[in-house]
Amino acid sequence: MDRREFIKVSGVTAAAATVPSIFLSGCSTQPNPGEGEVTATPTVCDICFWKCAGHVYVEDSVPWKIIGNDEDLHSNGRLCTRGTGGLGAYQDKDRLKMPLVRTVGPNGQQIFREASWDEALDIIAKRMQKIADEHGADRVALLNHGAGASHFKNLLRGYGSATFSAPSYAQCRGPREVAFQLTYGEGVGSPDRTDMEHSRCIVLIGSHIGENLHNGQVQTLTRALENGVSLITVDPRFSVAASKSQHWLPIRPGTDVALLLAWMNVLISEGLYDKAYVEQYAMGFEQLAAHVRQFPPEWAYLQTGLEPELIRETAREMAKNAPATLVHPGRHTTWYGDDTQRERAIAILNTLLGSWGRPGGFYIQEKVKLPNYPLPDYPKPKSTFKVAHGDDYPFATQPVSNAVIDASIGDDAHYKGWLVYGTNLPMTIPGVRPKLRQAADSLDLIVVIDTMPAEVTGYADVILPECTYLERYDELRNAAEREPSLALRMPAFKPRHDSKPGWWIAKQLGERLGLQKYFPWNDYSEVLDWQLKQVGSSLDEMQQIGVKNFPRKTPKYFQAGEARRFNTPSGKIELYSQRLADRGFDPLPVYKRPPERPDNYYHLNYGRMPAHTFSRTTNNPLLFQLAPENTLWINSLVARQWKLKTGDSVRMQNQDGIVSKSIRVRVTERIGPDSVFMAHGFGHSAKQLRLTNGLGADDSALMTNVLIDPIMGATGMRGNFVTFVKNSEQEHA
Ligand SMILES: Nc1nc2c(c(=O)[nH]1)N[C@H]1C(S)=C(S)[C@@H](COP(=O)(O)OP(=O)(O)OC[C@H]3O[C@@H](n4cnc5c(=O)[nH]c(N)nc54)[C@H](O)[C@@H]3O)O[C@H]1N2
Ligand SMILES: Nc1nc2c(c(=O)[nH]1)N[C@H]1C(S)=C(S)[C@@H](COP(=O)(O)OP(=O)(O)OC[C@H]3O[C@@H](n4cnc5c(=O)[nH]c(N)nc54)[C@H](O)[C@@H]3O)O[C@H]1N2
Ligand code: SF4
Ligand SMILES: [Mo]
Repeated sequence: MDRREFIKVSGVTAAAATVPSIFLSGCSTQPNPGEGEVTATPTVCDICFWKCAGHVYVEDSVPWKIIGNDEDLHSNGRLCTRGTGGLGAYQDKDRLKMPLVRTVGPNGQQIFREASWDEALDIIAKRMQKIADEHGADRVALLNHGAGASHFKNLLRGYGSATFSAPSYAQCRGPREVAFQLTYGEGVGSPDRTDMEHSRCIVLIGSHIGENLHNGQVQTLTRALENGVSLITVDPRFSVAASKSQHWLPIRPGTDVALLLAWMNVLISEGLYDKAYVEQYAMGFEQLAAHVRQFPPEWAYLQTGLEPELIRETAREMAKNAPATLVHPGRHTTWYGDDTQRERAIAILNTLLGSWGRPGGFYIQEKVKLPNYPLPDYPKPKSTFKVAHGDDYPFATQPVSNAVIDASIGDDAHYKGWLVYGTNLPMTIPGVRPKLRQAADSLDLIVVIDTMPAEVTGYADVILPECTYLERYDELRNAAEREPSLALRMPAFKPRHDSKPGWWIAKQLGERLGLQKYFPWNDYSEVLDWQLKQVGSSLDEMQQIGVKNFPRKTPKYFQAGEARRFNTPSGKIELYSQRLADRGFDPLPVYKRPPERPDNYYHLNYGRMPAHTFSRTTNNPLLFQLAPENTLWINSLVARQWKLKTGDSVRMQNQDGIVSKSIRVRVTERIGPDSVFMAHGFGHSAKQLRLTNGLGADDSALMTNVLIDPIMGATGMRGNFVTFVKNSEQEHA
């Protein structure tokens, strides 16, 4: 894109044409600007998937800073640490620079060689055509994460496939979405429709907001705390959220369903639930009441280790503040393989509190009715993703990535080709490494579209370097939220090296496959302009403002006493699920004991750290400075037993004998003596990631016991245990 299209600060602020540098200083990641001309270009952050809108400030072509857009509800004008460090993604010296093609080197070993775009795209198109001719176009799957994948979905739909699998489903919020759909007829969505800013009581079950830095959510929780919200945190670890709580419930790992059943028992037996709400909107209350009668707090105490009085007291606290009580549904919900049922229990508990559709509970989302750019109809794929699932996972609404991978192994495998966009499979899907190697042997084509030489690129036949989000247009952000809004991502810089935007790559492949009719434009900006004009805006306008908020057309909450039909078979909130019963699953949540911890082993607990997003930012030079490696949290009793101290380096060995990379110890009381804790995303093995390679350990390498949710296929990651292998002198002593 031509830099002349950049928006001057004057355009953004409607002030003078050039802004004296002094007014723009502060929170810069670069030296403060001199006297040059400063431009501000709208963007939508892609460092995580909260999608905050901001502006990229550039002085005379030199990147300066990214800050939030004040008009944006996702960020309220403030980006998180990671978003502020987004310039590091652009500046990273280790970025992919040109297309790479797998070939055989002089000594017979496989190597990647550099290729021109024309050559790389020709190779891919030829092999995709061959797969379509010999097997059918439905045999190519897209494994993807992130907004830029939309261009490749368009390509594959035109080609004749509809298997698009994202780790945000079976490795993240799939169980939650399925459980809420079963209960309320709709999911929680993203951004999560939690109305925390109006809550009087918030219950966090695992959700470690504060370390989990989803921006708008951290801000609304902070406002709730300022307003004196009663915060109850259930977490075996003393998380940041736990430290802000009235009640911290250090639950025995994996026993949350027992606690949830006991809470329901108290609400019902003490008559504290919202009778009018349940009467009007829900079905199955009698069955629920009979079911939870068996599970008083005294029973739950034996499972969870939480005192019965604490369970009663917190249940009463929730009831006292209802319906402005939010039992947060969490987000990364793939824990113990009974995840849909745990999330069902959370959904049902919220019904008893009357919080769904009520202020302080869950609001009703609304998005902009934005027409799609007119394209010819897509062909009907010969098969759907259900092929990958066989008879399993009847309630999966999206393809389960691990099942797609299984269905790509062997000569008679269904899938013959993969496009992998923006997902680092070896570190993302637990226990997947051996399967990836097998799939790589079976598949006729693996294309990886990435910005970095991440681990996943090692499996590719062809690697295509995408430019970063700061160098491209993508589809408009149109998230269902409190207020409908649109936000624009556009290039703030020309793509570095020989990298290209996703839309360009997809269009080039489309043209080579005779699918140009699905790309009837020269530049993706034409699509955006057309769409924006349908809703009374334009690309011009959005380049000035970045975010446009639209008025709501429907109420944000249920109206008092209002009749409602839910999108479930009964038209009611389904406390009792006949649909689950019909498929042989428990119609009401049932507690299952988590796997037993072997002697001298510890639960492998993991989560987020504020400075990083998964494995995608650990090599980002700006964020690297903040947190170069992860540490292993160990309780002081355990440390004493193993003669470990803070700063020591250890390796872990899991229940299946897998040994981790070295990681430094952090001795702390914030984790109990039955567990260890580490942040996900470190322990890279890709040598080309020169900053991060060799630092910290990777939790996913230790996750060989994968607890699959039979309802929808999610990969529970928390059934793994580790013991210590000490490094250095200690080991030899
Ligand atoms: N900084 C940063 N923020 C992020 C992300 C990131 O990469 N970096 N990623 C984003 C994404 S995609 C997601 S899905 C979210 C994930 O964020 P969350 O949904 O908050 O993640 P969880 O895995 O549910 O929560 C981890 C917490 O669960 C606790 N825990 C472990 N075992 C148990 C248990 O048995 N019971 C209970 N009650 N708690 C337990 C852990 O101690 C830890 O505090 O974070 C988002 N925010
Ligand atoms: N062990 C373990 N596994 C987990 C989790 C965990 O906590 N522990 N968390 C789970 C959760 S909640 C989620 S949501 C998933 C996340 O799973 P992923 O999204 O796969 O996570 P990342 O490891 O960040 O991999 C992102 C990849 O996208 C590339 N990338 C970054 N920006 C761009 C871009 O602009 N264009 C393209 N084409 N590529 C880009 C990065 O270089 C990297 O290779 O992981 C899940 N898996
Ligand atoms: S929460 Fe942070 S990393 Fe995620 S989109 Fe917003 S600013 Fe970017
Ligand atoms: Mo996630």
